[in-house]
Amino acid sequence: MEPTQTVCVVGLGYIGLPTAAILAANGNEVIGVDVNPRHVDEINAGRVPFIEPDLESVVAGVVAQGRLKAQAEVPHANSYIVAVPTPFTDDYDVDPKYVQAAAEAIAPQLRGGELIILESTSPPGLTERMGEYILAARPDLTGAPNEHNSIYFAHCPERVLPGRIMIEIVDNDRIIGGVTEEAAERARHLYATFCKGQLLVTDARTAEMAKLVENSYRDVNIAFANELSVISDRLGIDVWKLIELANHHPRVNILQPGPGVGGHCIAVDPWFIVAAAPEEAKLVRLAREVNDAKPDFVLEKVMAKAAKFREPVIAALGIAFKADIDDLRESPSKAIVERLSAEVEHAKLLVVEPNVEELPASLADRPNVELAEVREAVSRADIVVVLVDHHEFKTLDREILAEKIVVDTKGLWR
Ligand code: SAJ
Repeated sequence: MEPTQTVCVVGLGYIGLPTAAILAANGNEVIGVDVNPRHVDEINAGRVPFIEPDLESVVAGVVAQGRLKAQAEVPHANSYIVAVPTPFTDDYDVDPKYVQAAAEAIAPQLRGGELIILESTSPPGLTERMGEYILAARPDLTGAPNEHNSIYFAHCPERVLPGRIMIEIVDNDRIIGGVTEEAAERARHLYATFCKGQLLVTDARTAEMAKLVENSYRDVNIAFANELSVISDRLGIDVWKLIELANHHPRVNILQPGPGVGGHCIAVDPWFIVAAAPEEAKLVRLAREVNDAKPDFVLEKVMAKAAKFREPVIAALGIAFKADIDDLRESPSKAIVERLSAEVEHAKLLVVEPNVEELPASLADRPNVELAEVREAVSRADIVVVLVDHHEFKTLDREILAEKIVVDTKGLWR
């Protein structure tokens, strides 16, 4: 099969690498660019520098076939996909520095006629801004369609669920938002090379907002579950049973409470809506506040139990932001463990995280914290705190819990 397009993917992280791999597996010639030389080397050796089911076999295959290669410099390509972080500033607006850096690295390579897609989560207007960065660096090019020196800008937000990326990247419907109709059409053509879901064409701003709204919808619903868990605690009701019963109603589907909301998406994206419409986004803001307050509630619970011991040993099960992944970004579980280690200095903290080989820097140098295996940690502990529902914890032999004080934020051992 002849390559249909040369595609350059800028940013080979949790989204960029699967996107590069799946494009390459579907007939495109792909060059991935990353600032981290270790990632570049790993990928060129056919390996994946993070955990994601089924990704490594695809990467190994396309690298071996010569369809994907990684490098530090941005090359010329027919299409570019920008998948870099979009963090927020102290006042919750987007910090566009990585998008700007990507745009400035792409600009010198352009010849006219290229398509540039922003996949990173963006507040309304960031795709247009990316276009402005590029055209400011290259005033010889124009964003107007169908001229020989046109550049086409689009926003195609990713919607894949970490842990299921290789399935969802192909099967999910995809929103294609063009800054112009021509840009949308070109982007649709590119995504059609691998996406089996519907390709839903709209303008760039609506596409940007759709992504934020999807994650905010989830945040609001998780906030409801978290609030119910706090109310139930006050009333002496088992929240898991409560939700299970309520969900028997044909039009009720309450989500699950937990230690808070983590990851780089649901815990972040709603703030972009708040920043864009601060007066109007009341519920969106409140949901964020409710979910962000949940770790404090868990911390207080554990501290109250720990106060009964002179030198408590606490097993903290999980610091990833959700089950069966190694991603610690915005993890409420990690934040709880960090605060416990600082605030209960007389406690010994045995941290169990089967998906990492060493503790993150924020915990590694704490004298009262050590990384432990699950059975060992639980048998040594006075207090067991379940923070993530990793499969290793679900199947734990209940007998070793018999004498333990358990704080179970995920309803794992009911
Ligand atoms: N969580 C709960 N209770 C629940 C469900 C989730 O507390 O009932 C927590 C999780 O433990 C985790 C957080 O919410 O801390 C987010 O987990 P998640 O699995 O719901 O979502 P993410 O952040 O891994 O991925 C989300 C997805 N968005 C939606 O489901 C609307 C994914 O499709 C997006 O592509 C991704 O954000 C993204 O990149 O934006």
